[in-house]
Amino acid sequence: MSLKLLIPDIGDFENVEIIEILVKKGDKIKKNDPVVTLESDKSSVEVPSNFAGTIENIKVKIGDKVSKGDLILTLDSSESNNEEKKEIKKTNEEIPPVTEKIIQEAESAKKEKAPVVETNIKETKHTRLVNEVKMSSINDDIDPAETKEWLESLSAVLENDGSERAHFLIKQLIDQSYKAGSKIPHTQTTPYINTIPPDEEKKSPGDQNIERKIRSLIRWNAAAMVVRANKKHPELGGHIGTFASAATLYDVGMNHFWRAKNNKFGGDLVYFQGHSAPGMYSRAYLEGRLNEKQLDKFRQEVKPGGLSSYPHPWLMPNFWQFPTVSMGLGPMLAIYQARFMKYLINRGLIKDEGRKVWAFIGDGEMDEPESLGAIGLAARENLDNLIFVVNCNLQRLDGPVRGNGKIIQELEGIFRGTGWNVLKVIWGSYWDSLLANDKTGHLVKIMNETVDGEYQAFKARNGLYVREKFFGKYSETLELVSSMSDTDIWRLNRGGHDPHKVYAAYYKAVNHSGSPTVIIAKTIKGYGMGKSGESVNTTHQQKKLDVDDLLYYRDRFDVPLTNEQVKNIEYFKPDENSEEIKYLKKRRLELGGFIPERSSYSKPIKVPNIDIFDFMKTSTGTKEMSTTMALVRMLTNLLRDKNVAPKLVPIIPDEARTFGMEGFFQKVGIYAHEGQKYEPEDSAQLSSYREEKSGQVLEEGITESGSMSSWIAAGTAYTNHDIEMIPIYLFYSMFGFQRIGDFAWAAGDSQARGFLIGATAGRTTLAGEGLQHQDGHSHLLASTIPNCISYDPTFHYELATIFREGLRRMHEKNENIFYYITTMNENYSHPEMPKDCESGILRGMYKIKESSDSQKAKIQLLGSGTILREMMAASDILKKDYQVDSEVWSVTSFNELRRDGLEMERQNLLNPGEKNKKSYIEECLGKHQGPILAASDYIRLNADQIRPYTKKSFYSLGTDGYGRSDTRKNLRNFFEVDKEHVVAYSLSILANEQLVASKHAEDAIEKYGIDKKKPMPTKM
Ligand SMILES: Cc1ncc(C[n+]2csc(CCOP(=O)(O)OP(=O)(O)O)c2C)c(N)n1
Ligand SMILES: [Mg+2]
Repeated sequence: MSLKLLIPDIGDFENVEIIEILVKKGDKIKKNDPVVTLESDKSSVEVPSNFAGTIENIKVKIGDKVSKGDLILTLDSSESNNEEKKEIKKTNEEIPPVTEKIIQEAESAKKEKAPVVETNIKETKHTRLVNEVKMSSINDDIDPAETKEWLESLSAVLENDGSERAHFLIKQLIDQSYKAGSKIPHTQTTPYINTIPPDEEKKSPGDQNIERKIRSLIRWNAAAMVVRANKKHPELGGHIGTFASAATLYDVGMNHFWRAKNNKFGGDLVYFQGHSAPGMYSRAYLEGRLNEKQLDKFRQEVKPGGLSSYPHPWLMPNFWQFPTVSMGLGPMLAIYQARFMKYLINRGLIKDEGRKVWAFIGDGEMDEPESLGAIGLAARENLDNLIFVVNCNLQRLDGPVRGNGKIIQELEGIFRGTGWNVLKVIWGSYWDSLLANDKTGHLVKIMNETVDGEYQAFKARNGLYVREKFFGKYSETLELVSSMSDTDIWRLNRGGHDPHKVYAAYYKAVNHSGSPTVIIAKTIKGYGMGKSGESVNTTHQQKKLDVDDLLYYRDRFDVPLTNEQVKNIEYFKPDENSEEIKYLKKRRLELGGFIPERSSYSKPIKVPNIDIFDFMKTSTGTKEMSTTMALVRMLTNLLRDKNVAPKLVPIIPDEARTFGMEGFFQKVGIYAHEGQKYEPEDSAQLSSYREEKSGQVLEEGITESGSMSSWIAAGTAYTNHDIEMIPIYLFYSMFGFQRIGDFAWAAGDSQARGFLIGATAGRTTLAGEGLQHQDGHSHLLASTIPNCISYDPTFHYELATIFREGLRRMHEKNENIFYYITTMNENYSHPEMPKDCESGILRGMYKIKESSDSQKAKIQLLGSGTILREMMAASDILKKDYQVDSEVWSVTSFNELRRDGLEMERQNLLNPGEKNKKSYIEECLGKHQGPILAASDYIRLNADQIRPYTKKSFYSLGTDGYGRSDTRKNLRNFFEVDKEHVVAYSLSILANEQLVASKHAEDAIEKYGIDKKKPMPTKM
């Protein structure tokens, strides 16, 4: 049977051009195979076939303009008919799961007739309220008579004593049931006690005695390395207090939970709190991974072998996996890491091995907006592979985190409200019997009433103080501890220092499903540091311990060192055959290896055959397009390459339509872990909003930092998941580095590979959007990141050359760099690729327009981005109207030119006796006469970067000042980067250099109406 394939609904567009025909007569195609590509002035999109069959006749050709309903081709479906029928039958039989659920719910609702409970309560304001409560719980009521009694009692209280009393009673009931182990009903916070009641605690299988010994040694060596480094060089700094508070939290994980990556398992991913780095080195020392010489090089990294202050994969690429020390990055990166792990699983790219992502966060750090900023996503996406551990030592750098409140309760409320599984680990085991004996509830009452400032002060004092100030608040609690000595009271430990409580919480967390877990653990900052640091406000920066402090620390943790050894601040490592070392290694062996450890076994991606980019080397003729559109076309083509396609991770923060990428929705789908539970409003359209479990596009919503975190997760998948991915994150260029600079820095540190695309770039190119949108400096921000390579291409072939090289360098050759490319939204035609310009494009500049050498005066014009086109037009005017010759250079990257210039200059200075080597800029411009005028759509500093290396008269134009909304023409005039200003300034420069008479410049200034009195745009 012959079938007709028509142009489907393409939204608001009509007369759209066919730019590619992807099939030919006789081809056998499957349903959904793309047959033609359409391109509007904004985007390009492939049209898939509705049927399977053999192509009979193609009724369109490239360049045709088509609209909805036009015939594309006919195809014979007879062969595939049977299969299709089978498929149709199958789909008819299969009721979609969502529908099935709706039917089931409807049926069960019919069957279950709600039992009616008679009441004789008078209808009052309170009884209505009670009735509402009753109705909502009626369906699962197992004892309606009992319910009735309770409700009547409540009603009576409301009538007689008022709502406050009723609230009090309800609260008592909730607290009572909570203490008995019931987690319902849902309230924002629960009492200030552990979430897991003692009888529900899973017992640790570990040998607590040995584990304590190991932990003590790790504590000691961590402190020793900081103190030793500072004894040598007091400027080096370091932290003892953070790890001292968190040692147990880490040790329980290391001994029992964190599974390393090996050839059988992908490994859990642990984001360590930055300031606890000494603890990780210290453990690695006991494990035999680091030696004393290395410990002695803590924070001395300039010579090889030093240890980083904090987790920095760039500096310790075989050790650290995640940079975290800039507060707030770790939590957010961990969330998107967990999400990306699910993405890879749902796309079938990695196996689901039940791996977990753990993130350790300081309680002070939780104040960073980033720390809490993405917790909603974690809950929404049911990231049960994610565990946060918030180390609530109640202090940050200057003082208490919440002196007047309770950080644990505050965080509990926030996380519970978002849907996380919250496990509070507040009190250690020594409190268990006290809490069990708290028959009057006064102990929990004090716990609830005491604020963090007090809790902190208690631990800076002694047992007597705690007796008086804490237990002494009520006679009932004083009585509770009457038989305990002050030492006993002092020993009452906090949950985060109790390995039993920590183990129980971790066990619950790893076995929890359906939502992420946060463990909020109460600890003591500077635990064990005694008077010099324990729980005192100045602990954070304590990096020196005097002999008395050290002796105290040794005794506190029973470290087997003599006084002399302590005075020398010696490290302590037991013999390899000691029970401690054997135990520690055995535990890690059973958990698959060491953590942290960074490695990669990913396979490089073969760069596509060159012809995939060939279409971008020919002229577009009269057809105009933006570089953003050219990029999207290129990506669409890349999605046809079998090696590259599955690895592409397009990431967009709600701007796909702005960039003309809506075609991706249908082509590769939007990732949604639940699939699509609704029929999208635009389902009949070609670019309908298609969400899918295996979708490829990460449509992040309006979160640049979230998108960047996804990009980093994808860009480091080669090490964290042993699979090379190609993330491409497109954003408004102004909302890139400016917004998420710290994440971009962390991306460099993490050695993320991939593309950042600053779309709608350029201060005068993104015309109407105004001050906040128009970017005039992202390239300068990009240039501050050493391994970020950035380009500002003008033409489609430049873009293709740069992109292809990026793919090759990063994903085939595995260089640890990333690319920042700006693309623009100005439509213009693109010329054919000139011969032999590829290397110049990549190095940063090439000559795009020769001079005729027929004129006397000559100038070198260097342009970048869309301003290159102003330069090219100015060059024509200069020649025609003023007989001035020029060479025009397309500068694809001032940043790369500067880097080359810097390096060459340094080489020459270091080799004073040798013949100077030329920078690439000199190589290009050295032989050409005339001063240089360089311009871009960015501030002058962008072009000025190359000034020292040109060794010639150099002038620059740029868009310094606040952007504002207007037309491109007016903006370029305002910022003085239009062709008229280029002409006038060129003539002025030549006059300055005494190469033309100044009257020409004066003429031009007058002719173009340039107002000499206008202030600098920076002042307007
Ligand atoms: C973005 C950022 N701002 C400031 C700092 C400086 N800083 C380092 S540690 C710290 C206090 C951390 O307190 P907390 O998160 O409670 O950690 P802990 O108490 O466990 O050391 C601050 C402000 C930083 N590292 N990063
Ligand atoms: Mg803290």
